[in-house]
Amino acid sequence: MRMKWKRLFIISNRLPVVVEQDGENQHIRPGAGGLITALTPVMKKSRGLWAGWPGPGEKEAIGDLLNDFSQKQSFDLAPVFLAQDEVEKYYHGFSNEAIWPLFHDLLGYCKFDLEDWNTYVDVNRKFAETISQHIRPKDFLWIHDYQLMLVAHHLRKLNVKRPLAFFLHIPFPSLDLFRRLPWKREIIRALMEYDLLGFQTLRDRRNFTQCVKALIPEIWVTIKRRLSFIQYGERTVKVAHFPISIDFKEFDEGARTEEAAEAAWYLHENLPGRQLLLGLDRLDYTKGIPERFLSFERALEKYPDLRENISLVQVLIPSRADVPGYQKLKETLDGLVGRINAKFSQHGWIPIHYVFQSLERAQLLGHYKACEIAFVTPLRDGMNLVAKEYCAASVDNNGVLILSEFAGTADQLSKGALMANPYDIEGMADTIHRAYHMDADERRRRMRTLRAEIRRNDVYRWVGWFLTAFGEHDFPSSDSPPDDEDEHSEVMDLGLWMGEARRTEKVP
Ligand code: GDG
Repeated sequence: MRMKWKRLFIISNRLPVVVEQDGENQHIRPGAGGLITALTPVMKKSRGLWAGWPGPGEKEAIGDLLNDFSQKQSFDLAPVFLAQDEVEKYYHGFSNEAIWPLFHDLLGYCKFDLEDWNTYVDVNRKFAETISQHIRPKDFLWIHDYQLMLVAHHLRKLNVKRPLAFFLHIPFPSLDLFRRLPWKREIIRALMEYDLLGFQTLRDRRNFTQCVKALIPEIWVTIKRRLSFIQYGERTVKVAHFPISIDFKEFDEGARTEEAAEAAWYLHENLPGRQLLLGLDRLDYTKGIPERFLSFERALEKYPDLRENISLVQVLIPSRADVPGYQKLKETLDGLVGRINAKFSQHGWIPIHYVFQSLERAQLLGHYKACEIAFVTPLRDGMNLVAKEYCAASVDNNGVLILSEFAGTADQLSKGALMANPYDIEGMADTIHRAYHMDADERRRRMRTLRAEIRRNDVYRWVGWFLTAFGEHDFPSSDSPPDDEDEHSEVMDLGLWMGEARRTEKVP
């Protein structure tokens, strides 16, 4: 029998909710972010299910809040409760002190610890157990990100035979780096238990394929159009790249509201008579923030015409405060800001405005709208949504984007952005000077190119690509139960529904 809809079952480290403490009471609200926005409509449409860790707190109280939320939102939540020790070793330890730095090419930050690895294995098993309790025959299972690379492996051990999809939000490293990981073979083999593996860029996809070739000699790879098919025994694993995006319309419309205009006006009113250069990042050593400060300092030294005429507004969102490398980074940044401001400040002008807190939505849009230049310079980044959001909010076409060539976004935005190498302090200083002097025509031309690209390839299209690619998968029949015969066409329906008007589009 052919069903029109399947249920979308998403699995990620965190549930898409925020539990807030208000005195004695706890509240629950939807989390923010492009992934949640993009998936919510299809989750509602298919009465989907989302599994993940709800964050710290009392099991019973949180369970009640999640039930209330599910009823209101028209999709269900399956919490995976974790003990403090598990969070410490699986999340802070293995995920954020081994995989995160290694996959961002920063070997020097890596800590490879056997206990952390063992807990990572256990927690991935715990996720698989929760999933297996909720799974229904017609589910489309989509697992997200580097914290959950082993989930497919554990699901297979639990005899789950359904096709499984995985998307990696961060980069995948080169073979030379990946080889350093003591558990490289376990991870590569576990990833090969998925049926569709999605990466952000072609480079990530190629790195992955090279690692598989080197570590599992018995595989072979064929490439058809823009997809790689890895043959591994009886199984075929499809590998593709799908650059994630944002809800362009939401940022574009948000930037045109009264609140955003007011927030932008307020920012410029307080910092009058100069151009504003925006840095906005989670506190993270991958984002290249010290290098950014150093290049700004160099620009002020080298180009006196910039002094008193430009300020760097750096918003830093507190993140992973429990990981030692992050505390050290914060101290380094505090020191740099103090030094640069002491060196150049004049009466009525401070070079760097440094804010260590997250912004309300209207404030965020106000910052995007008010700042004449965005300075997005990660040392390495899976994609970088801030770059895309800045352009979507630049409704007057007058912003300039300075973008690191090591952000995943560079593949799509290099035509309109000024490209920068974050390791080249001198070069970045020159780029700041060039952006400052860019005339209105060039700004408009470049920003139009950027906006057109992001408008066309928004997050809805990303979800559509992924689901469609999954639907087109030629799953080996030995693995599929007989009642799943027509499932490809059903998943296709889900994929095409996401990209309604874009039926003819192909995977990038
Ligand atoms: C990972 C990968 C990949 C930031 N400050 C505020 C705020 N934000 C929002 C931004 C943006 C998001 O946080 C940051 O996204 P990024 O993509 O820049 O970076 P990661 O957090 O590292 O995300 C990355 C991404 O996953 C998606 O696949 O692109 O490479 O590392 O959406 O708007 N939002 C609000 N206030 C803030 O102060 N409201």
